[in-house]
Amino acid sequence: MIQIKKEEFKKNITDYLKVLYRKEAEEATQQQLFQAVSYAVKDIVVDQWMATHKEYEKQDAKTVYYLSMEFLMGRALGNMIINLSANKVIKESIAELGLDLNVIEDQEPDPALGNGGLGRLAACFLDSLSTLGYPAYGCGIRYKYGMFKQKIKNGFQLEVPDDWLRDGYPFEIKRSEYAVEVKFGGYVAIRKDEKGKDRFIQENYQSVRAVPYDLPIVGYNNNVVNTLRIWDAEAIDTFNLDSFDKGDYQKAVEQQNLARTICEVLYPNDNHYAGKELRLKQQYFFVSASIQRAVTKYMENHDDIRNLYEKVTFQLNDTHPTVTVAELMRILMDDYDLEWNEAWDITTKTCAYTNHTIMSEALEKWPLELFSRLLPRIYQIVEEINRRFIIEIQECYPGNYKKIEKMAVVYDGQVKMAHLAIVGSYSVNGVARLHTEILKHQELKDFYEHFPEKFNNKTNGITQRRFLLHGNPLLADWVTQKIGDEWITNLSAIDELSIYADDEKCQKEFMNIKYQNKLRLAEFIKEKNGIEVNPRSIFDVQVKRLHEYKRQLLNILHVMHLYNQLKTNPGMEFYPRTFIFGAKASAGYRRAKAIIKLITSVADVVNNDKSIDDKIKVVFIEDYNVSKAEMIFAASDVSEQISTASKEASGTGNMKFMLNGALTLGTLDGANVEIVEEVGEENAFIFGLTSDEVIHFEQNGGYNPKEHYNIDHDIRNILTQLINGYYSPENPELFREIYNSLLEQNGGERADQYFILKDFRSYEAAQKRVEEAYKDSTGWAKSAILNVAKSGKFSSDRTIEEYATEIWKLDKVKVEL
Ligand code: DL6
Repeated sequence: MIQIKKEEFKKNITDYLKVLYRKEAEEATQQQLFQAVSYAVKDIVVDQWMATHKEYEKQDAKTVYYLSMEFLMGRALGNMIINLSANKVIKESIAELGLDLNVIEDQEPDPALGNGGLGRLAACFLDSLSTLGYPAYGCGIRYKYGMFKQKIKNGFQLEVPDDWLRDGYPFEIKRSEYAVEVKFGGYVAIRKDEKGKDRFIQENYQSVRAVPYDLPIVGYNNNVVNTLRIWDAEAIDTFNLDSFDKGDYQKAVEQQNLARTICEVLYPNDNHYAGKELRLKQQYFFVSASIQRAVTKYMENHDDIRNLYEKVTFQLNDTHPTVTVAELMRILMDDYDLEWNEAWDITTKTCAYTNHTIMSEALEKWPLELFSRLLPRIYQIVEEINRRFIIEIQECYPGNYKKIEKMAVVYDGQVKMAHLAIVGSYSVNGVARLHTEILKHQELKDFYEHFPEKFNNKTNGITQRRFLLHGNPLLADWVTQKIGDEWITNLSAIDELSIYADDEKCQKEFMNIKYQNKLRLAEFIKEKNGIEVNPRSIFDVQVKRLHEYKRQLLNILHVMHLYNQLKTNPGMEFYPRTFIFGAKASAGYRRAKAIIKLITSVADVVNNDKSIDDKIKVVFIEDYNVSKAEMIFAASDVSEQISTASKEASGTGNMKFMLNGALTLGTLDGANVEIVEEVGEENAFIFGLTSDEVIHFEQNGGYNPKEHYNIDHDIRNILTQLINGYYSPENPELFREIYNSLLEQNGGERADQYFILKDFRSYEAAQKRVEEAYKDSTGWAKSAILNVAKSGKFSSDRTIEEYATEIWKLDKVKVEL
């Protein structure tokens, strides 16, 4: 464990204040203090970082490159301090300077280089890779603007740019020495080299300089520091003299523009493919830069490129980095002179692919026109991969043209990225058992039949160090006091808590901690929303991206129904409930934005209706992000995981709630299935159609929601309230689109395609069970403790252990200082 000397550390902080800002601690702003403290912490980390890389080199360790368009890191300072096990000494040092660590931590921008689950998973994986001592690089993009900040104005979402780099990000280090060129456009000429061999040369292209910035990823208490490498684009030469000389001024300016735009902004789409040219540029940009650098690094210490796969593995986080397959082929053939078969053999032993969704609208398919124009050499290689693969299919299934239609990489004028990823990888994994089964037997059935050995499951996980140790210090201390601290690095040890689930004293202690956390959240809500919530009410929480399949609409329709019941029957027995939502909608996702407006409108009516005696409160937390998430999970009683079964590949919020002792109210979807398996169905509230039933309906043209509308008075009542101005008197038509989506077919879209009305009554019944269960405070405390105790499986340490041993074949490295 690293020893931090207080006096030295304090001096470092004051020195940084002087060097960076010419200030003493008393005159510095909180932001300047944050910067100075961060630099002082980085000083400690850098020694470990250098030692780690020396050790990797010494051992010639195999490395995983986790290629991802998104890393939703959240704040780094607090997490680093925790992982350095230096919380106490750093807090004290800071206090001795008259400062408050919490206030300083709050100054950090929340680096949000991701949308939701996929990007946050990548961040958890990096934490686990370092903690377990596996050599790894995260490779991504240094977006100038990350996920937008959400403002709620008059109940509507507004998007505000997230200028996270405005004050400078203290933890990054620019590594200009590793810059590489990335080429776009032009054409491919075949030229003879000096030995008379044909060479494929990209000519008349535009290019940018990809410059890496490295961020340290500190392992827990083990001296290991891996690297998150994010690439920025710069113009190749500020003004390309060569172009000037030839009078090609236009091209020089275009190159500059290209460099300016590539890393400008993260596409704010979750589970949705928008098909934008700039997005493909971003993909190729960071993939080419990462692969070029990885291959060069490998060749610095090895002399035979053909053994690359023994030391390097590229994990493709969804299809977004799938051009990796073709880029590696290009480098092996064009730069290292390998023949196709040899290059293909190496590529398919080096690349592995994770599928994160079956939502058809998320599947990436690039039009050939765009793909070939932007990436002409890569396109040639993809065409050849496709040509050879089709021959292979024809040999296997002679005369079966359906197979080609379903499996080709290039078909109908499109490059199908998932097919390219599967064909070019040695491993294809889903992210929860149910999801992997659906991939194998439904979505990717033909591929599974053809390459059964490639398919495997890796159920997602989360890091307990951020989501319990950092996010919920009261509970973390309690757990440690009961069972010791092994859980911090081995979450399965938390099962030892089970013996306390029936202990009355422990139940009280546990519920008191939950209450303290609810108080903290209630204060936050009071400050930000101006809403007074009762910390003794049930905190029923749905926080995640806004997407129709996640069914925030089902939740709010049910709130509307409860409110109607209370209005008609004020004396009815009702346990007070606070419904908390937090969700960002993609900027262009109209219906999702309408659902946010519906939630805020219902909140306005319900919260201000004195006649219901504060029995229901509805809160929409603005700008839901990783830091807020940590506080919210800690304070939740009920975890709403209510996606239409089969649609949520895994979910990871569900695991974070469980770890913090919230009970799942959910469908049998994604990892909910495994959560319930671990904790027992009696400690969760399960409802709704199963995935088999949903898939069956879908394969048979859906169902008729009008049946429910016609026969169910309550459903008809709430739907009518959507269009009679009950919640939007200023504009009764405001929610017409939502209403229509539930009842009317629209083009290719089925009425109520996410089965909201079909599941409504079953959801209502589950909600009633929640209320009954909560009234029995002993029973609830027992279930909540058991949820914590049974969360061991859902550590990202377990997930990474499985990836490392079963897919990547990595060895652990120990770092001594
Ligand atoms: O695997 C991480 C995460 C899952 O937990 C979610 O269930 C899933 O929806 C999400 N998938 C995506 C798909 N990507 N795109 N675009 O974000 O992955």
